[in-house]
Amino acid sequence: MSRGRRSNLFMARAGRQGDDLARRPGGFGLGQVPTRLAPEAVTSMVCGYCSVGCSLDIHLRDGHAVNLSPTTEYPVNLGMACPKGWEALAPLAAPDRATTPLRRDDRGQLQPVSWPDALDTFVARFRAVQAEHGPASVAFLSTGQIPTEEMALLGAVAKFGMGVVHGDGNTRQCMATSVVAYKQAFGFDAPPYTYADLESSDVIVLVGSNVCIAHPILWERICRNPHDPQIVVIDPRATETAVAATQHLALAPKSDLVLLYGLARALVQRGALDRAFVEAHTTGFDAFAAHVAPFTPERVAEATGLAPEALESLATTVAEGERVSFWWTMGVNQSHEGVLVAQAIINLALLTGSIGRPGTGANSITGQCNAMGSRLFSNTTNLFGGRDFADAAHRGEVAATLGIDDGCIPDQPSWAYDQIVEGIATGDIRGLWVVATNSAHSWVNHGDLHDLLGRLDFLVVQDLYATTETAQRADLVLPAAGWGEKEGTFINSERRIGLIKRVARAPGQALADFAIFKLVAEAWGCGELLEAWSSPEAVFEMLGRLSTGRPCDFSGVGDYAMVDDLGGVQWPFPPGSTMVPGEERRLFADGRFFHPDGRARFCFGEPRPPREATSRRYPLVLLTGRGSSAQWHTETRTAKSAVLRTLHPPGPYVEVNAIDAQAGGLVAGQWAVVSSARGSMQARVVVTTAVAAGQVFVPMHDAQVNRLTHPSFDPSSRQPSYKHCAVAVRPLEHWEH
Ligand SMILES: Nc1nc2c(c(=O)[nH]1)N[C@H]1C(S)=C(S)[C@@H](COP(=O)(O)OP(=O)(O)OC[C@H]3O[C@@H](n4cnc5c(=O)[nH]c(N)nc54)[C@H](O)[C@@H]3O)O[C@H]1N2
Ligand SMILES: Nc1nc2c(c(=O)[nH]1)N[C@H]1C(S)=C(S)[C@@H](COP(=O)(O)OP(=O)(O)OC[C@H]3O[C@@H](n4cnc5c(=O)[nH]c(N)nc54)[C@H](O)[C@@H]3O)O[C@H]1N2
Ligand code: SF4
Ligand SMILES: [Mo]
Repeated sequence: MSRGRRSNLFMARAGRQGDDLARRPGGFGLGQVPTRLAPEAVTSMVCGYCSVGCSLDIHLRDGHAVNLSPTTEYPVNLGMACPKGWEALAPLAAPDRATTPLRRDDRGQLQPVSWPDALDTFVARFRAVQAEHGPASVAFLSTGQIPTEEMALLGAVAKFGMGVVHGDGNTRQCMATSVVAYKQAFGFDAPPYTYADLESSDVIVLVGSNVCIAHPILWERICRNPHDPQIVVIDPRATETAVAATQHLALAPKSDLVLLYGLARALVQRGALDRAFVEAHTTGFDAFAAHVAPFTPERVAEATGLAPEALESLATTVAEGERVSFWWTMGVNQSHEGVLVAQAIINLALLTGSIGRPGTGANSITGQCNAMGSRLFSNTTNLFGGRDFADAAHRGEVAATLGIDDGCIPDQPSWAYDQIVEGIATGDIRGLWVVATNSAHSWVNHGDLHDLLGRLDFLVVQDLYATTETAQRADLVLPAAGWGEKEGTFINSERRIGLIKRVARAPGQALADFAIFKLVAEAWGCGELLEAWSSPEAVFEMLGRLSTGRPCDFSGVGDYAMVDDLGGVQWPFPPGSTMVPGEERRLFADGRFFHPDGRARFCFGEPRPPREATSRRYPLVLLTGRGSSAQWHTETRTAKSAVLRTLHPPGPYVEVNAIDAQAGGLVAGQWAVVSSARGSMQARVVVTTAVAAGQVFVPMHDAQVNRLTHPSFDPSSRQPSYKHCAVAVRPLEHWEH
């Protein structure tokens, strides 16, 4: 149908309010009152915070959630949950929930409007932008925190219906590096492991990963390991995880590549290789061995600041391990050369044959509850199912499965997040739709972004709260239902598809994102194109069909009931697959990778210095990251729980080593100013040995921290390097004078 025509369906409903729209018979399966669940019952669903994907038993009264406890039978968390999981219901009842659409009036105030008015404004303003500046001048930024079905629908509405070309997710800030590293090395974005590997390894190497804080239940799984494992933590800071490890390599920030190449060289020299595996299943080993030859222990010691014995001991541990697993998170991904570092880790697993067997693997731990769903099905930089927009055959497959004209599908991938931001600066992007991410807090060097948001012709923010830093900048706020108020699936770090269910009523006129996307489609006039996308479960089944024949094939999973019955399903799960509940599944047991020749590739390159060096003016390196297990990102949700607020120090604070504190006249508990070439923030001084001299740490949870960070990016993944910039820390009184 023509993109310009308004569907009759929408016209017929235009007078109704959100509640009615969602509740109508044959609607989107999103009625406000849970209908599938018995009124007094317990039902289980996965947590909506991190990618561990724990299952929580939700206790219902009169069909509504009143309490929760961790599910004992679920293979992920085995009856455990972290504080965020225990408090997962609290943010839903927050007083600042957005309960109606809000539109900015002539005096610049956000005022409540009806859904039909909001949708009219959405369509009229974005169409006007596109009419003047072309279809690609409207972009979207989405997330790894809404169900796969919703992400896929957004990607379809925007790209197939509205003619949008550019959309990216907050997963760019998080997982883009792992995606590129895996694709190049394995031929597909495929984390190979299952969590049981944490319990069967005898050596666990964690690189740039603070699991105690960021993935607490994975740490619990490590603690259950009966093999008395060696736990190696590679992190510049003495994190909660590092102090509990058996070896901590406190390397200089961003010296990982040299260290890991030095380790590879040491293993090659000792002959600690699995030659049979390398020869049968990989390509490029000889070139890699030649590449790492110059990374001598002396060079490693100089670059990392570690004693030569530390490398020696690490090499011995890895060489002697029978089941060695390598794990990484943001200390690797958020780097100017993150893809090479991730691949250096993958290379270690390949050369020691540590992959495809229990207790092994080159294992990227994801971050958000549905980062994996976003990586495969958000339709942003990849076409559905990890396909390529530029590949005509791929476009044809998707068009045939969806029953749409392949002319609707853009023939180029989206710009990445930083390119969309740059596009605002150049005037190429004039309209922006932000869904479930708080860019004005979380984006790197966001002082610039704040200016740029003001330059947009039209900004729509779709969130649970109208109070986020980004929603406060919006021209139109669309009130969204959250986790617990809608249904869908998430995919966790070990590729396990888990269900979320509707156990609470969304406040006021807030609607599930799925319903909002459907209403937008109808209002835009592309509703018919997406008619088959009738409910989250219908979309789940369609995505299963879209995954057919891909490495992530889950077309053998019939429906939501099957996901529930099996306790989550790990892909791949093609038709005919069977699984007994609790079965663990890992990739590459047969040594076959996803490149056409079936082999994994050694990928490598030259280390480079971080983009911003310290100077006399800014003599310290700023590291940022997670502050506590009770805080989630920009804290729009976790700050709403009175319990969680008691579990971390009140912010903002900056951790400083005693040497730097003394040199700089910084006193514990006093206020200081942390400044970089881009901006400054005030923070209380915490003097600690957890950070080394020359480095400071500020948690990412305070909105000011990204005024400081440096906008440098990995060249192939375009992921921001949040964990390295040059700063000064001065007592507040000195600063003021
Ligand atoms: N409580 C809580 N849990 C979370 C989240 C949250 O906000 N709060 N967020 C979730 C998300 S989306 C993500 S992505 C994950 C993140 O999980 P993690 O990556 O584990 O968390 P971070 O604290 O960002 O960074 C990990 C470590 O990288 C180290 N690091 C910094 N620079 C370097 C370096 O050059 N080399 C090495 N080797 N290490 C370095 C930091 O010191 C830090 O300890 O957590 C998830 N879980
Ligand atoms: N300095 C620094 N900055 C960082 C990082 C770092 O380590 N250091 N880490 C980066 C990483 S790894 C990440 S993942 C990002 C995270 O950055 P963001 O994604 O910006 O952080 P969140 O606070 O999770 O924002 C999610 C938003 O979605 C809303 N929301 C939650 N559920 C729903 C829903 O179902 N529907 C809708 N419509 N909205 C919903 C929440 O209220 C919130 O406003 O931050 C990045 N920024
Ligand atoms: S570890 Fe992650 S998934 Fe598990 S309860 Fe905590 S936040 Fe939720
Ligand atoms: Mo993340």
